[in-house]
Amino acid sequence: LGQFTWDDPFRLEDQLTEEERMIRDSARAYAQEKLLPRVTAAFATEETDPDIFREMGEMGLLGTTTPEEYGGLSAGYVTYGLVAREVERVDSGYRSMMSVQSSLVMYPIYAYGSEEQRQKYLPKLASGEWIGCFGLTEPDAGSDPAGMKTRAEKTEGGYRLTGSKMWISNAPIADVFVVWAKSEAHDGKIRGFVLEKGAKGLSAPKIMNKMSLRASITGEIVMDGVEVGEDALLPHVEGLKGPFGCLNRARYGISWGAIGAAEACWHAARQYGLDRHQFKRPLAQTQLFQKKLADMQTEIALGLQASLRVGRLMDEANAAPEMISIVKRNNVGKALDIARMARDMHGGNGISLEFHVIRHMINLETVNTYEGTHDVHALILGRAQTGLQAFF
Ligand code: TGC
Ligand code: FAD
Repeated sequence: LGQFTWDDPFRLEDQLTEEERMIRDSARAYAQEKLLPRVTAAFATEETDPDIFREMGEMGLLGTTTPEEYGGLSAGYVTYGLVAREVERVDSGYRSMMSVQSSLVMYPIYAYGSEEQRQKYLPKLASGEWIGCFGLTEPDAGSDPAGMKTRAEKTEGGYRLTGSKMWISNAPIADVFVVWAKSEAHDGKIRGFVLEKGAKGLSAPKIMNKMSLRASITGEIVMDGVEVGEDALLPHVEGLKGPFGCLNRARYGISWGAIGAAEACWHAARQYGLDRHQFKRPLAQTQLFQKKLADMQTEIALGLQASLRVGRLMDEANAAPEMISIVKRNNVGKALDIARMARDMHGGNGISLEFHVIRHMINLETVNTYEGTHDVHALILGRAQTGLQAFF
């Protein structure tokens, strides 16, 4: 008979390569030693430390899948997922900073950019010297990005962009802005543009008073006739498949990350139940407490196996977007349930930032909404199995 390890029921560990374990371990050490000590203050004061990008860059955590010649690690998608899990074990906002930079900024520049764009931007984004953001969502176009109003008009030497983007991670501190706009010169099709901080007419005001993801800065992007050259256009993609190609990767990373947050809540609830006594015995010695721990363990173990499977298929370039919808939707939904349960199991202490669980719980509300809401992914999956479009 095989051995049972309570915190790794299906022995995920045995299914990883030596290299995957090594990178995972260094991401875990960085996250626990450098990020965990500062997260409570960052969340409480709603402040993002831009140095975190530099630190992550030094650790090789940005551009995990980007080829080494552009400053990345040339590692696979399972490695990327394992890193997301370790960073989000500390805070979803920190994982957000990392996944936007890697999947939503570096990936499109690599996959859709010219050689000049790759060389100009990727090494500095990989090192964290430059910070990137990704502008798809608008005030009136969230779940339905095809409804975007941002326009690129043709000028003599390039384009003039006008419009606004909403809820953009990293935007107020970004140096590089990947934005999506309907381009008049391309029959109104959606095209990607790379804008740089300081361009005339470009601003990125911070969105204040977020009650979730407070350690990760979020802003608008306002483009008031921003003029750029022809070299700002991402030449190799058009249509919504451009931004969705990036979202596939970020959503997949989120499926691992959310489980990291769930594991942090589960482990905290278990330890709390072992330490805290009521009615003359540990809380962990009650049937209800143990049932909750069993539910957490089960959902986490299943979620990790599913993400690992999708990651292996991504590494073979053989994963379908619907698979990613399943793991993004289910892992985040389960993580949110687990965080709420862990908050409850901590009693009154559960509402204090000192015990971390309420921060994870509040953060996961955002994670459940961004990159396709829980219900939008249900509609993607409903369409895939019925052939019927239920969005409109
Ligand atoms: P639809 O007709 O389904 O597709 C339009 C075109 O796009 C292609 N496509 C995909 N390509 C690659 N991967 C995918 N996952 C794709 N999904 C669709 C499709 O083949 C088609 O191509 P073509 O060549 O035929 O034109 O489009 P629709 O308008 O009906 O879309 C519906 C829906 C709901 C599926 C979609 O719009 C959607 O997923 N909405 C959610 C929006 C979203 O996820 N926004 C995320 C914003 S970024 C963000 O939240 C970052 S937070 C990050 C952080 O801080 O960590
Ligand atoms: P809506 O689309 O208005 O949805 C509202 C509700 O209606 C949801 O419950 C949704 O499920 C439901 N709904 C929508 N359509 C349907 C339908 N057809 N049928 C049934 N129900 C439906 N975007 C970026 O581009 N870049 C970023 O970096 C970024 N970072 C973010 C960071 C944070 C902190 C947050 C909160 C958001 C971020 N987003 C970003 C935006 C995010 O992707 C959107 O919030 C998300 O896609 C949902 O869009 P919406 O907020 O407009 O909600």
